[in-house]
Amino acid sequence: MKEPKRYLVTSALPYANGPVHIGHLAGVYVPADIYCRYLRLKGKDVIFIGGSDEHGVPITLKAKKECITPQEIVDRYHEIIKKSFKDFGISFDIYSRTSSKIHHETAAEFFMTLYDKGEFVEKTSLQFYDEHEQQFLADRYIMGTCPKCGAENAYGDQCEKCGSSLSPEELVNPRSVISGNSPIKKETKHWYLPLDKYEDELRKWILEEHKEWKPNVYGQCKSWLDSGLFPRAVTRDLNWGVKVPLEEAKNKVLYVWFDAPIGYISATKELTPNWEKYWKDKDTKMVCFIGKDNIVFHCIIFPSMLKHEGTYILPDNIPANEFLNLENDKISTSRNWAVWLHEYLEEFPNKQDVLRYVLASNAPETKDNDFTWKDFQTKNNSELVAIYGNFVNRALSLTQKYYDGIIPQPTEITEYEQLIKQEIITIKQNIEKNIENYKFREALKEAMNICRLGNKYLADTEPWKLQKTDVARVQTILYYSLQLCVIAATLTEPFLPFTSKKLFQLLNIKKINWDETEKFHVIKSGHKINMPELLFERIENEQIDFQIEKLQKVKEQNEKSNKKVEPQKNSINYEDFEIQDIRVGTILEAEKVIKADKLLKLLVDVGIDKRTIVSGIAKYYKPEEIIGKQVCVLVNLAPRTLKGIESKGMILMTEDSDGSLKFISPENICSNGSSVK
Ligand code: B3M
Ligand code: ZN
Repeated sequence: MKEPKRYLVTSALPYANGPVHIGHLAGVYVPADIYCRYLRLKGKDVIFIGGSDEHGVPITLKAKKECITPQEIVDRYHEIIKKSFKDFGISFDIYSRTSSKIHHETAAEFFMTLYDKGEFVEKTSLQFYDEHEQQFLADRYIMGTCPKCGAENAYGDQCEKCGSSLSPEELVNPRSVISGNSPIKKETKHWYLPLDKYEDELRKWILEEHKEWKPNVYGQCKSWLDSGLFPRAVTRDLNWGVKVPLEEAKNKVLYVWFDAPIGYISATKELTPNWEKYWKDKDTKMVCFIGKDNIVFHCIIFPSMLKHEGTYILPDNIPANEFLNLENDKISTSRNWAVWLHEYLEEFPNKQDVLRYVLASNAPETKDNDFTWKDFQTKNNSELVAIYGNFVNRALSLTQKYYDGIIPQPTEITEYEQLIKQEIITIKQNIEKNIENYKFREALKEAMNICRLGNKYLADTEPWKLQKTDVARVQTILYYSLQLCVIAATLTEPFLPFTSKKLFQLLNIKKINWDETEKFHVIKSGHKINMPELLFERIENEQIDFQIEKLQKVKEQNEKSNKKVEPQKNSINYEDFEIQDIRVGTILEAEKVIKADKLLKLLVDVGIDKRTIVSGIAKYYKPEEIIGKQVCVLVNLAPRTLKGIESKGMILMTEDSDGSLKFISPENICSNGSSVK
């Protein structure tokens, strides 16, 4: 592509059903932010688009689980995500959301354009339907026995036990996650994007015109194309999402992966009235930053939508990263196996750049990589502190000490200074080449070479030993060292924006743009710098041990709850439930049962009478702590004799995933004998 007039940079819209974690940052947002900051420093016209992806079944399932609405779920997490990105320095020009009005309008309009052009294939098919709930069931709303490994709670699209991807038809004894009933099959119409029809043009666009794409992206697209593309439904029988703008499509919404990428467009519309310049002008370079699980949507589906809508440009590059693991295990939201960004910001105040540095230098650019807290500490202490911090602190402190913070006049320039200027030009070019090829790890290594060069310069020339014998030489060395500080502050800004800002403040100058560093002589002699401060501080073992212990607790919790949730028993009728007589009662007395370490003998006032009940809760409750507690009692259970004691009824308990028993008590005190309905 010839030199673009402007850049449109998008980053995957995180689902607003949880916070963001280091996997998201390493995979998508740190690389995208480095790229945009660099372009801005180069004086380019760039817009950086982000936002929350607020539709999709996982959000509706979470809402159901919490007995709140999907809107309440996305409102909660949209704010958490947006704030944590801002506090971490991810410099979006806009961070929008797909539940916005402008997005619903934009996505519906986009659908209608394709519809009116006759692009969609309409197909009626049999889908699972829950008669009790009067709704069709998306894959995630169907559970059953996995045909591959027999796991009880496989989802309609995937078995989490053996990892097989499934279709609802394959499940044994499928049941609705909502009502528990067995679903029926019912006819429903959906609209399909005919990817099979677009296969040849996609093959040409990707495999011939974009050989420069990252091998992991190019390879995945090639295997998708080689295995053949099929029509893909872009509508769903759901009520949370962008309504399908067709009379005949009541109670249907756009498939979340159809509407979400259009979120980039609606966010741009929200950002600027000139949005079409970025989305429809061929002199715009569009780059989409995503994780590898989004490749097919961004390289195959979204470009097909854009191309066949007819007025949009296509992405120039989609530099997807691979996955980041945490302490050698896959990061998992559901297992809480993650380092959450908002928690990091609380636990490591003012250390955004440490995490940015570690995630950029460790980025899974070509293969999955691993984040460990030990490595985080090492990178901070032996690289940021020992290389960057150390060089800058020596340059500033020596200037303060010998010249009261006034930058000295350089005198004779030796070969060393010539070499330094040459080196800086090479380093700058290497940073540019690597950033422009989305190789941010390499680019960061090059940027740190500025400080490696500075440390070597001071170590080789030892100005502290020359102060008495060769003042002129000291002046030159410190003058050049301070130029290196300005250049480091500028060329590391895309990676370490907080440090860069602090260093410019210490140097007491305004930030400069990227190419001004080529002048080398940026900061003038006679200029007074501010008092030196440390750019970085060491991270001690205690801080790391705390984080490792925190993860250890998560692991233990997961092991406990790995106990499978008991599958639902067979359906019963209301009459079956009615014959059980459950009442609220108050425990009046409690004592251990001799020679039975699990049993307590209770005297319970159930309103009807006061009766003895033997209960197997001794492992979880001390007798003295439950006197006066209100509990639920199955009073019409036939009496049983336990350890010679006649027990009349049963205290109802919940058994948690770790096997622990807990009372079921009314929310507020109510009269003994109250019926549980
Ligand atoms: N919401 C994020 C994911 O798959 C997905 C990206 C949408 S980008 C348009 O984790
Ligand atoms: Zn399975």
